[in-house]
Amino acid sequence: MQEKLEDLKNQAQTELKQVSNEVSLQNLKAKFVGRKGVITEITKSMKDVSSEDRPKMGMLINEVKTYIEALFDEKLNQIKEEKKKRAIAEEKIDVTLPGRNVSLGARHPVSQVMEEIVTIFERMGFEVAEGPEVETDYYNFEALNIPKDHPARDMQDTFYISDDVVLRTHTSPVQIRVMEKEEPPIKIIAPGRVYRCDSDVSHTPMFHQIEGLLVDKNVTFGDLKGVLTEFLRLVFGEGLGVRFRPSFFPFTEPSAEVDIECVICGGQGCRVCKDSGWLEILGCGMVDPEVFKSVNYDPEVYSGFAFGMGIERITMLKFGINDIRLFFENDVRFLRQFV
Ligand code: 2NL
Repeated sequence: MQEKLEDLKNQAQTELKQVSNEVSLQNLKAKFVGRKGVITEITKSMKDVSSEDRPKMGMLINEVKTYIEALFDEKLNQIKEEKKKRAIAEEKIDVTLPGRNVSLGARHPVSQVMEEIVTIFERMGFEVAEGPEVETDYYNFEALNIPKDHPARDMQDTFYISDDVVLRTHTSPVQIRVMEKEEPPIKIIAPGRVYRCDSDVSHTPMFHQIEGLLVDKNVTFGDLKGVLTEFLRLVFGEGLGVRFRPSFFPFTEPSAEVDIECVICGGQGCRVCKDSGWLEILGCGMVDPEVFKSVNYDPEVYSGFAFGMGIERITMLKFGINDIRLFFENDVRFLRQFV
């Protein structure tokens, strides 16, 4: 029995070497010192030991049990330590890895051009005015001398909310509202969204516009030409060719359309300028006396000029974009080109 106990120590040591995880360690421990283990078996056979040898045997069994338990404890600590080291090794941060890119947003090209134009007029002393996008028939048409049978008033061209409420088709109503409230001198620009029932490569149901209005005593068509020529050369370049062509609007008299030298072909003639060498860029004129009467300004005392332009069209010409719908698809591959 004594020999058997000594062998047990060696056997435990040998078998422990094969063990590499906590589960098999627990199983092996049970085999030796568990409730149904070898030591328990040996303890049971104590009844066959003579009473004089029994105390010595008892002590030996305890000593072997303690020894084996210590072996297992040591091995358990070892396994736990290795497990921790492995976890730390796997968790290690590689500080040499390149960082992830931070992608920055940017202004939409239409917003960029809008802001550029607003800034130019602000530097000339114009103030920004804003107003509602849902307007009454009065502010959108009537006050602007647009007659009842004018094609712009047609359901085909204007979004009607009800009989006399519309989505504004231009930002002119903003200027009517300012003139109703304030006396001249007036020097404002009205940037914002406008709506028209129209959709193709050069028209979208919503687009952006900037209108301008200057009212004072002795304002002339010469003032209008000076302001707009300077503005167009700041946007498209020094020395740019600019021409004023007679036209008609119900709210201005006389009226003109302004062309610039084609920025695509340099005036040589191309598809964009339809071989004319000129591009239509904005509309303008001297405020019609009928409009002044709507806001109770005396047309004998005051005169003024007004102008209006579409921002998408200017942005397309500035960047050489041939389809207006690209602005509203919001495909980042398109938008990224304008950062
Ligand atoms: C164009 C033409 C224009 C105006 C807008 C205006 C406003 C008031 C009085 C008189 Cl309150 N006129 N605005 C005048 C001439 C032309 O726009 O082609 N826009 C895209």
